[in-house]
Amino acid sequence: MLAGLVFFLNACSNDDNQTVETLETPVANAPKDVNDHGFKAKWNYVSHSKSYLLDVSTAENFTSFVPNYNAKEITDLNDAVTGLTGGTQYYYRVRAKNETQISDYSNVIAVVTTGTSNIPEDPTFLKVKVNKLANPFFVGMAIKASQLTNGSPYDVILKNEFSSISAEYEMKMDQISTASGVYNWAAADKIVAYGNANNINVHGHALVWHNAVPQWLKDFSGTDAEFAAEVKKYITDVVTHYAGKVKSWDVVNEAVDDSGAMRNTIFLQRMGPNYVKDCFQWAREAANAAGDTSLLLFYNDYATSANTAKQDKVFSLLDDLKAAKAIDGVGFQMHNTYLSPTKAQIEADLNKAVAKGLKIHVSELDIQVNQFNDISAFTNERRLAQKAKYKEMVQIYNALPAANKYALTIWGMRDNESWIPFSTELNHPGNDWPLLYDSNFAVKSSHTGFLEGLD
Ligand code: 9MR
Repeated sequence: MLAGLVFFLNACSNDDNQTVETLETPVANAPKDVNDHGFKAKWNYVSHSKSYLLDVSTAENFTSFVPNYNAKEITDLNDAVTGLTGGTQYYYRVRAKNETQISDYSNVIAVVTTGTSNIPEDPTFLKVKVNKLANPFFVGMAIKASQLTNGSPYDVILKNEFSSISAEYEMKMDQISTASGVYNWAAADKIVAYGNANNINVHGHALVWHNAVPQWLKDFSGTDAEFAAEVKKYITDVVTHYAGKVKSWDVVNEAVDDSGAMRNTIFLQRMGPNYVKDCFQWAREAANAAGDTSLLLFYNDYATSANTAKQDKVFSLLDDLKAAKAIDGVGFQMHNTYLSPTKAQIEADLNKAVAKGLKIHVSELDIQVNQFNDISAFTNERRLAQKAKYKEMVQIYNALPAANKYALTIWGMRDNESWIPFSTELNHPGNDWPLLYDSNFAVKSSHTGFLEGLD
């Protein structure tokens, strides 16, 4: 009986030795001791493994390796990776090894070293690189009339880097229209003249927007038909004033709300659901009457990529406008964050416009890095994440068919002047760094990301 039991136990252990176990895939963990020149990579123990093979790369898909970190063999559950560059994005992964057996790759851990890389940002001018493409597009910047003084840093950067401008607010109805038929053209004229004099495209933003209704029109006591006549008169006068000088207009801005319904604006209330089409037709008639038969008319809206209800409604509006031959293009504002929308969401959104044969304007691009107000200074992680997101947006835009490209416009020059930091409208209580230049007009990594997106 005892002998039998011993035999049984022996048989079991012999059996164990002969079985070829597949090595489990190790789990890589967050690094420790991140500093300017390295970090400690960590991972979990895998049964039966005798060592681990560590890869470290600056490329997320490991197309290249940090020297000596291409399957570096390690018998411990961590390794101090050294000799790295500061302020740089690295990735690591491990495999478990037992003699000739090697497991699958672990998950990939991303880590950014502290400090600065001291590698200067690419100084190439945006429009210079874009204009060398087989199918270039306008590189746009939102500006204010006060920035356009000859020799100002804005002026120098605009002339070097940008081929299009949009007025950040001075070509809106509440700025131009002071009373029925009374116009203040000063700032808008300055902006348009600047573009025309410097061979910079001028995009008109925006004829009709619920957030820029002048007080006199809000208070207008006439009938609905008289209200519509005021809107028609405004559109006609402004389009006529800038005929031949402004290449394109956002005719209606943000007519759809975030639930996917028509936004309940004064225009919808006073003019009914056909108001969008009416505005486009009035703009077209005015341009044609003024001899400008090539004016491009855009519908412009925000946050359609990640909100399918809104996206569907915008595209049904675009269908109506297209059927009426009233529209040329669509503006996707793209007030994005370093996390959202995803590449796939943006591509799907833009490709719907391609399928409809519309020109595409990425019209107000900025990329927030502090939407949760969880950082008090711009970190390397966010800087590099933002760079990657700018690069991604430019890659997506540049990959569009030539016929659908128009302009990719950045919504402001310096971080500290962006509308985003401390915006109550946006419910953004903290600071942010959403643009291509810092407060000293120095190019950021986001600017290098833009350039890399063109490769
Ligand atoms: O960034 C613009 C800000 O400077 C203006 O005060 C504001 C009101 O005119 O408009 C901001 O730009 C908006 C754009 O015209 C339409 N999409 C949303 C933008 C941010 O609010």
